[in-house]
Amino acid sequence: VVKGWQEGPVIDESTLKDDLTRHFYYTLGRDKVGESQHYLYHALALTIRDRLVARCRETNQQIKQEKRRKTAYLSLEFLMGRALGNAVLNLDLDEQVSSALQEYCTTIETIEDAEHDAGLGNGGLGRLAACFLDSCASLALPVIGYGLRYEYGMFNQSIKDGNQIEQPDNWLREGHPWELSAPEHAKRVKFGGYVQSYTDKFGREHRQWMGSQDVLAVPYDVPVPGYKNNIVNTLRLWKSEATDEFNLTEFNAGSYSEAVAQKNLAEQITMVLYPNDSSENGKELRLRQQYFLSSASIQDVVDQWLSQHGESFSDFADFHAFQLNDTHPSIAVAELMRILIDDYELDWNDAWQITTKTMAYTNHTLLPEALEKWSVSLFSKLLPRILEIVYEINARFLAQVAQQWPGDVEKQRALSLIEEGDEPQIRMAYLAIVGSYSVNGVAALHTELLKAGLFKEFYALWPDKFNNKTNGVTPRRWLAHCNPVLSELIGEKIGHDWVKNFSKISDLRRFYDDKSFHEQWQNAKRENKQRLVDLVKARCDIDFDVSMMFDVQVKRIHEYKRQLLNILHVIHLYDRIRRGDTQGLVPRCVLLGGKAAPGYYMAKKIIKLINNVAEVINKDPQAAPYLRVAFLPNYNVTAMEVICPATDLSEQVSTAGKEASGTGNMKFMMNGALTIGTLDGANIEIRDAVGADNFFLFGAQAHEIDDIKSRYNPEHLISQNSDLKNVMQLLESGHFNLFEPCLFDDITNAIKSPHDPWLVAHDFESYVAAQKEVDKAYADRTYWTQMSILNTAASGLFSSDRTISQYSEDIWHLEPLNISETD
Ligand code: 26W
Repeated sequence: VVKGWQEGPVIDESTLKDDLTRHFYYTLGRDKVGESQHYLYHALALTIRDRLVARCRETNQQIKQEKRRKTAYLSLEFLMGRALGNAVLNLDLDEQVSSALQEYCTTIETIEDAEHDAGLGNGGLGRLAACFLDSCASLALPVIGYGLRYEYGMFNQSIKDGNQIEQPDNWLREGHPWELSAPEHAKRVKFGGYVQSYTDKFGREHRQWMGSQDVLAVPYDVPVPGYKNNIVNTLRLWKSEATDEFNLTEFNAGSYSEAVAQKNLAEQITMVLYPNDSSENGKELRLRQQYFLSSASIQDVVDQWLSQHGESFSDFADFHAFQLNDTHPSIAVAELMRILIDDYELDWNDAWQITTKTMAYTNHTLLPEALEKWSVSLFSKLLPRILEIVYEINARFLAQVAQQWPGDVEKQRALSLIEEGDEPQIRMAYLAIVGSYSVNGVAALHTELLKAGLFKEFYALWPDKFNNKTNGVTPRRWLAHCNPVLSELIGEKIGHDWVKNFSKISDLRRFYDDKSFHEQWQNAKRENKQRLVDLVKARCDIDFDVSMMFDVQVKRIHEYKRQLLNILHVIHLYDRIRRGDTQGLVPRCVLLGGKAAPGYYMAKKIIKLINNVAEVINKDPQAAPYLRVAFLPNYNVTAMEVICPATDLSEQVSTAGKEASGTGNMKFMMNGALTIGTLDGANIEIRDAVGADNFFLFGAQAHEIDDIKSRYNPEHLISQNSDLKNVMQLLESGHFNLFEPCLFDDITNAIKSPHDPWLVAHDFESYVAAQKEVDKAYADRTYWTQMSILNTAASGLFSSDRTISQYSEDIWHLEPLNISETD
């Protein structure tokens, strides 16, 4: 330990102003603020990072010294968004920062805008991982996140002529002040080569992975501060680099170009995040990413174990849990086996005991196209030793299946980790289930559907493995930080303890009938709506109006999420306006946003349709008093921080049984939006919590879907429903594509198809009816305000603190660290 540091952090809290100045003048070498606030942002980030680093060291020391049991959260995605505002909130530095920035004649809000989002995730799954890290640190739980440091995160989306354009997200270009690299802890990850047998001096047979081309995994640590508890956990992101031998061997062979090419191959691994959510495409580079993360992270945990506990693994499982965020890192099951057996000479049964006592798997989707399978031939080329281990796991597992269902060969075929066929495939979800002691879904319905459908045989084999952990979101980012006006008001009424203890939010119910509180609540919403008005004006050049209802659907574009149903309703409202049928119509601003996977044809068509419909409606003066429509480009975490506080109506309209949970639904609810939704995912639990009277329900239920599909006749439904007929006529007459004939044929044909899996035409009628109820309710300001208050008050369940407490209680069995609170 460096002399003078034994006592821990020497950061004097009163010197934030001096530190800022020092970083600005000396670390960065600036003397003028200039036009761009970038350097000031950077200096402030470094100032705050100093305070995080000090606490991070103390947190890690405690974990080590007290030999704490800990969890490694393995995820290919962490959608962190911005870090500055979150750190200022969690370290309680608001006042100090504001006063320091006064010297530079600026505010924290202005400086925050200079930060680029860390967009290392696609959507729900990646943002969930980020909320979980915040909750783990805030609950003082020893959890370390492991992920990849992609050079390019989620692409930037712009809209040209109504179409999505993807541009690379070079988020590291201006530097990333929140990370610290630790090259001394780099790991080697093997790819390629072959497997050889050898016999040791005791006559025992071993398998050895030889001739591999190794890639270096260099860790970059990002601090994760807990809320006012002085805990700072770590998110460790791996960057791929070429090993030194690459250069040596290839240079010696005189093949300079080959050496450089090999180096590129190594560095490609963490170059870019795959922008698909919910359909896997079997790319070799993606498998490389998955193994790279799994191997580096497990080596890291094992190396720390060795240095603290020596070479015996007998109680390794008492000190570790690995949580697999979907199947993406599920190869970790085989990798832990490989390390224990090949590197530390454990026998199979001991290694399997350890593995199946430490691995836990979370499933995030039921969509068949999202279930990962990797071809055996790709595995054998890239990861030959891992393939052998998967085969052995499978052989032993199938013996168990044969015992449970004697003579049932079909069962064995159905449950095998290897799917037979022309191109045999490894079923990664099955590997994850067989190798884990816990398998969980992310909302009550989702978990039930897993047990009754996708994984039913596994459920029959191991009922105790299966459990539900309904998702949640962090109330720090998704209320305290993003909605300061409402947070202040809530604090005045019930105190500020809710930020830490979110079940307290239910105390708001007491103000349900308080007229002056209603007014304050409405004023807060209006102020937040103005912020969104400004954003929509700046990004879309469309005029929203705070006096209108804000109706919002933002999420990845996918057919099952049914942005199409939403836009059909918009067209219906437009049709009513044109017919002069405006009786009872509440003026609305409809906002949609979200990215389409670059290869997802229908999702891109839907974006184009939304934009064309918006253009026609927005330039029609007859519509202007009633209806405005915008598609917000480049929806991301930071945009949501402006959107959810401003929303009146939250659209959660997926086909029942398809949305595993949803988490946007929770962010809107916390901020006082009402939900219009189907009985899907966590919507069901949201409705139960707030009461059926305070939720706008519509649509087919999950258990009815099969029956409806078996006799589905959308053309008949269209002919019977004049609203839908009019909407289809507008679409098919080319009203929204005057100069682009046939543009939306694929969309209208999909709606009319008896095989439409999303049942858009079926749910249209009940959706429109529910929207009418929305109008009625909104027209009564007091009634709506009461429902809004009740939604926030009932959102206590949907804090990720609750979710993480349950993970810890039921799966991880962690003890909270000792904390020194600052509040
Ligand atoms: C292999 C391609 C791929 C990539 C990502 C397949 C599947 C995914 C994710 C599982 C998609 C995802 O983000 N799922 C969402 O997870 C959220 C957090 O649990 C849920 O709230 C959403 O309902 C679910 O769609």
